[in-house]
Amino acid sequence: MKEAQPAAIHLKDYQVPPFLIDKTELTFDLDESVTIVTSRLHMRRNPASKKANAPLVLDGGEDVRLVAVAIDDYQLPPAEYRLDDNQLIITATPDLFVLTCETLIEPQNNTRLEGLYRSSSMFCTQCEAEGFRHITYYLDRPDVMSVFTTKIIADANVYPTMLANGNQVDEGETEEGKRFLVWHDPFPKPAYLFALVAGNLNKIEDTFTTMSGKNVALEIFTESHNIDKVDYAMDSLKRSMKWDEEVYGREYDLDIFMVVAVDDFNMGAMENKGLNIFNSSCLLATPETTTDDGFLRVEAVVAHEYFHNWSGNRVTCRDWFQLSLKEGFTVFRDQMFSSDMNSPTVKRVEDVSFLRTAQFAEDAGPMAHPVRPASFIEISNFYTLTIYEKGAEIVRMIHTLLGEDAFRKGSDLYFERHDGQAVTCDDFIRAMEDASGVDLKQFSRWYSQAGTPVLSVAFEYNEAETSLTLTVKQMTPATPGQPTKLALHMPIRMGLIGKDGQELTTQHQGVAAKEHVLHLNQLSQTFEFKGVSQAAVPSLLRGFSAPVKLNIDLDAQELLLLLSSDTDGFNRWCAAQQLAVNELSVLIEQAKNGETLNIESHLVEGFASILKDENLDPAMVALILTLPSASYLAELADSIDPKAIAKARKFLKEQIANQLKAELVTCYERNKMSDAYLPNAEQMAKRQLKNVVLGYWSVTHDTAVAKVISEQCLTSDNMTDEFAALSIAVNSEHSEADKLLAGFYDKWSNESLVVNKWLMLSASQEGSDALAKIKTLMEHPAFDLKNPNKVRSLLGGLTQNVPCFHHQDGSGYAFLADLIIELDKRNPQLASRLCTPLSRWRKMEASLSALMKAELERVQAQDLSKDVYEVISKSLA
Ligand code: B3K
Ligand code: ZN
Repeated sequence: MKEAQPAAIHLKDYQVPPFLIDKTELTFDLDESVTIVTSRLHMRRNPASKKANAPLVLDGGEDVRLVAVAIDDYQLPPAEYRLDDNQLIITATPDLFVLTCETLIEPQNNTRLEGLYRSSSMFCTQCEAEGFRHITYYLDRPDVMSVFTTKIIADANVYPTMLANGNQVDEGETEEGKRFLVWHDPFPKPAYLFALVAGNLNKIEDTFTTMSGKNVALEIFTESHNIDKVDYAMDSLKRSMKWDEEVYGREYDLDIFMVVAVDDFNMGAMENKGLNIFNSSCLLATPETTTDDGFLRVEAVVAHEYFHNWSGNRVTCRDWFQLSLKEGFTVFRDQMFSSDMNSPTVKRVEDVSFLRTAQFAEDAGPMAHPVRPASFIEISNFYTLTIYEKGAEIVRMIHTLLGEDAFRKGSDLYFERHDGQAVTCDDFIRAMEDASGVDLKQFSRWYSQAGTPVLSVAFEYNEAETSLTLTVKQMTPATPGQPTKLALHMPIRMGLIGKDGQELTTQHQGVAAKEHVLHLNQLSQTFEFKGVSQAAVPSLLRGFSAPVKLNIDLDAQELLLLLSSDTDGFNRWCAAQQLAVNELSVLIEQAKNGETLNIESHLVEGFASILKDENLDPAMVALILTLPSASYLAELADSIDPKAIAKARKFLKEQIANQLKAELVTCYERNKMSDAYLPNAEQMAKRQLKNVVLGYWSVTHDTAVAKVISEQCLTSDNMTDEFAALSIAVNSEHSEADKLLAGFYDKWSNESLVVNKWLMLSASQEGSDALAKIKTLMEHPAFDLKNPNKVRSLLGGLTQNVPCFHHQDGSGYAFLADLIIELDKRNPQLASRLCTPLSRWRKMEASLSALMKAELERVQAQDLSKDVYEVISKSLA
């Protein structure tokens, strides 16, 4: 451990910056050994700052070497400035001046992948949140917005493509015979939105005419071998631009919009002004190499980054505690876009599954934090599911509470009022309140209170009075630093399904309707419904109208009624999941106690009628047939026994499959397609259903299925079907699994993104020698510790591999801990993310819990980055 432990910074300590930077002029002389960065910062004291004599303190990483610093062309001698830990401090400055800094950096040695670094043969940047300080000294905080001009100088033969934010305004040759290009971005922005790319890249071009008739050039860049894989991204971009005009009235503002794919990237993509940079896994897509999920991801991420141009760039965050201001809102925007482009119910189910599995687990773990955190040690650790996904749920609830029209008025007001500013979550709420007249005071507690609320619901039907009462209690469990919780305001969208399967029209607060939106805002509240003509089952939280856990005591018959008759597709899925969770919980207990597994499954009955109904949307059928994931079951458990969960899931799947074999086979045949691959909702639904039923079929005793799996794997013309069959082969006891896996690698060894899928699947393959195989995989030419996608693929496979990762000798955990320690030295952001599975040690059953804790303690004893230090110390606190 380091001597001095990293300190936390607090939202309550926020102060406006003592200086502002009106203009930023940067020159990059790019070189393979040393890159020279010269900055001219047009600065002035901030009139809003109370610190009239504050020294100028600029941020700069330990990897930035200062050569010279001048104020208004006066070179400062060393006595007139100070270099402290990561800061350049100048005590005496005029009120208005130009600061010039010459600094040296070595992008080729930058393994952190933040700041300016090399990915394959190109230079690229990643500056959010605090990467710019690894490029040069600056006021690296989002409330310092500046107009940037960027000059790039490089060898034209090696780097014919040189890009930065904004519009290109100049180009030429230097005296040394190098080429230079100048880019100017007229929109003031914080340094985290700065971007630069230089390389030998190909591009595809298109145009978009905005609603006011402006022509925008669209360009997507990749290395030449990938240029055939970006048409879908371009198509997604154009659809995003149109959607943002139609739904939010937002028009693009520069003359050009550029997107670049890079291979080595810590996350999905980055919304740099006019120059988005993408992890190639979120941009490249072809039917042969990309699954349906991959296509949907490209569409969603392209949209997300584009939407940031308004929600993030034109209006940005005052400080990093407000991160969800841009991320929560933008995730909500991209979710609604994807919903409009595809199937709304499928989209909602997928988003909610993800939230309930991963964000709820975060809320229940040591890193639980509010959507607007009160403090952090390392901001990179706060790009979390809480900030993104729960943040999006908050915006969605505002949308539900205000209604479509008032919400749009609110967003218009927000963009108009705050254009060009760096603002807070409170400013967003205020715009929504001012435009709608709705009081969101209590609602805004969602931003400051961490944890997942639990709703406990009881209902009673009074036949004589044809009325029904619903009593809802809310309780939010304690989270680190927040022992007590207040009542939250949330919308509960609901209806009542009569025992005959009809949705009832009922009266609530004088309004007769089939669907009501209840406002829950007390710890315990009763809601009355009149005119309830028969006994009914409540269908609550339709479309998951609030991000909460719902406890309502419904028996199997009541859940089957909702599954077959609810008018809300989302809640039909929920009912099937709940039924499965109930049955799996019984089986998990049996497995934990070493009993023989045994259950009379009601799911079989529900699934049988779903499978027979040819009128149902295949996507809905596929979702309903999909059993709750092991991670969701783990999230629900008080003491996680991964082996018991796996055993219970396998048992229930086999029960269902063997009892419904004939229906499954018919369904498989019915959903086969001979049409050319299209990434549209209709085809995706059929492929998804076909592959879900193949998964069931694979665990029956039917000898015919092995051949069907091999054939689908070997003859499909698209990656969705090919990879689904391969995964089924690897996860069932298919006799040719190894052969298929090896063949898959041979076929795709030149396609890096497909090879990542192979790495993941190979690492997930169970067997007594699994860990040894994973270690061998790390020596494979296809693996590269420098590439975050490859590391995540391999470890994703490992953590799914229950017998290997959770081995009782602790070898799986030790392997992960070793890797965290090694990676922390080169890429702290990546290393920190890998700590998540171990950080949940308190929820594991006793023997595994102790093993995980021991590994965390071993990591804690090392000299750690701030990133890993924060996660480990909070996990062990
Ligand atoms: N804003 C970026 C995330 C940056 C993460 C920095 N560690 C991508 C996005 O959310 O759009
Ligand atoms: Zn984002």
